[in-house]
Amino acid sequence: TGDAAPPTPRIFRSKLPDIDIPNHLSLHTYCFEKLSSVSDKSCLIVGSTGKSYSYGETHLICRRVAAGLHKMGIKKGDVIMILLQNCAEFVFSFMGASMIGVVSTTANPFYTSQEIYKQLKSSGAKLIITQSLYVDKLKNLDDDTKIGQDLTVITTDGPPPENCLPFSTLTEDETDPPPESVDVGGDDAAALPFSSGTTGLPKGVVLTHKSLITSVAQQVDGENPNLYLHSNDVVLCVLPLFHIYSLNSVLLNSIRSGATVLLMHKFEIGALLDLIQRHRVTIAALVPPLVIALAKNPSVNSYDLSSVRLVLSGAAPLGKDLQDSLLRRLPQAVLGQGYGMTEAGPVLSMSLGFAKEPIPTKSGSCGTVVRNAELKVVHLETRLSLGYNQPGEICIRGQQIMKEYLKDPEATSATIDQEGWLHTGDIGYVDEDDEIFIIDRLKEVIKFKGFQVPPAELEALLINHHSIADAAVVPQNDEVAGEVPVAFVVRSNGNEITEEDIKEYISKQVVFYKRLHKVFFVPSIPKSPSGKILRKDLKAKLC
Ligand code: 4UW
Repeated sequence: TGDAAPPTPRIFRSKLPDIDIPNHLSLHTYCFEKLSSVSDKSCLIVGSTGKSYSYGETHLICRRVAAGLHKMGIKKGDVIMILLQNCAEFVFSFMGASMIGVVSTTANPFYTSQEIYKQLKSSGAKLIITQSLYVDKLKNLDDDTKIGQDLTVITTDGPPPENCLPFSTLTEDETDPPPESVDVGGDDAAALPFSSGTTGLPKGVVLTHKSLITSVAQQVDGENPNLYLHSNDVVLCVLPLFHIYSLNSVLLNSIRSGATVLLMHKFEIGALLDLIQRHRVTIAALVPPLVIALAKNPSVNSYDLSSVRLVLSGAAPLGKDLQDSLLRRLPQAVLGQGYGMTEAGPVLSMSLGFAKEPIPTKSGSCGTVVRNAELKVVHLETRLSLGYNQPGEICIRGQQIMKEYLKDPEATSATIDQEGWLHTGDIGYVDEDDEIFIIDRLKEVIKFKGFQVPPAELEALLINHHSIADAAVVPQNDEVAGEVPVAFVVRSNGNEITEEDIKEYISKQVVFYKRLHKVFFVPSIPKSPSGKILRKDLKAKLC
């Protein structure tokens, strides 16, 4: 009759049973739930100074920051920007904000003024917590944003620059606990990282208390946690906390588990190895370029890294060869991957090799979908869900995914469909052991060492140049960074603009990892009839 019922979707689930997740709580209550049993234990260690904060101290300072923000008139639903390298104040600010229902938008302190400004405007943040070193970038953002008047700037180090306030302004009041009356949790936003998602410019990703609690619980809760962390673990926090990987899977997971977080403000191989040895690090959360460093750097052999029991990699593909060569260096460790996406809350899958009762996973796999979630793989054209070993677009559903893109219903509905499935823009398959393999990316984003480079952002800058008529930016494979951005440019009539001119023009406006590595001049940019850049055609030219 032609009315046959549509095929039942093939839905993949974790091998671990679902658990009860207390996602009605507020994020800070959930994370610090076991505070009384770990109160004297070390929560944070600042790698560069060795200074340590117990769980009791950390919780108290977070409460003071909450009270301090409240006193400054910052209220539930307001947004603050955390523009910091990894440091204890990052943690105090994020958790303190959560305590009064204030939302943290996290940004890369290496951003240019222009990049910071865009996120500031888009997020609506009125207060920035940063280091003195970065304050110059906040001057003259625009005529309406004057430090000390329209924008409160708090600095975490030394005497504050002109019109800025010291971090102690937030913490000095010892008598004033945060207003307990603030009712926070559930659908209230907690974090607002920015991501370009499957297309276009960076957008604010609204992660609620419910989504973050769900994501953390999916990883570290239950009798047999997918990622088993305990209070004797020391977790390396070298990946930047402004990115969701580190914020969620390093910081929040560790606090929930009562583990110690070892903060490193930047990556430097010697310091990293020294800190692993000195503090007997047990868990290393890495991205593939850091896996390369640990697998290949000759100095690794001079250190005792025998304490490391788990090595987690994610944010970009990790080759099998690399995985194997790191394992030869750390034979005692379990090495596996997680697969995350900011919008997905962020974790979609995690190696079951990290579970309390581990199930070994294959080299190259991104693990199995987390518990309390559903994953499907859909055919790129028919959109029908596929079975084992058939590649298609990966989709995820569960309470951990973002609520929405901030003030962007159109982009939200293009990403989360009416049945609640979030479309990742990643192409992969699930094998017969339920392990997920990512093989390609449908979406535009370029990943430089795991950092997002949104082509649309660079294309907008390029097209703004009077000597450029049209432009497209695509990824080129790179051994160290994974991918680097390269541009195809159409010069406007009669212009002689050079590759160097263009590279310099872009590098002045963007953070280092968005810089163009090559520029190819072309007579036109290939586009579909609807005007979409045919990125595949351009990528094919690079091979
Ligand atoms: N293999 C291949 C992977 C992988 C990958 C991500 O910047 P975003 O939005 O977000 C992230 C988050 C990563 C992450 C978070 C928490 C966690 O536990 C973990 O595992 C250790 C990883 O990267 O970029 C999202 C995009 O990055 C790619 C993929 O394209 C995804 O949509 N990606 N992980 N293991 N590619």
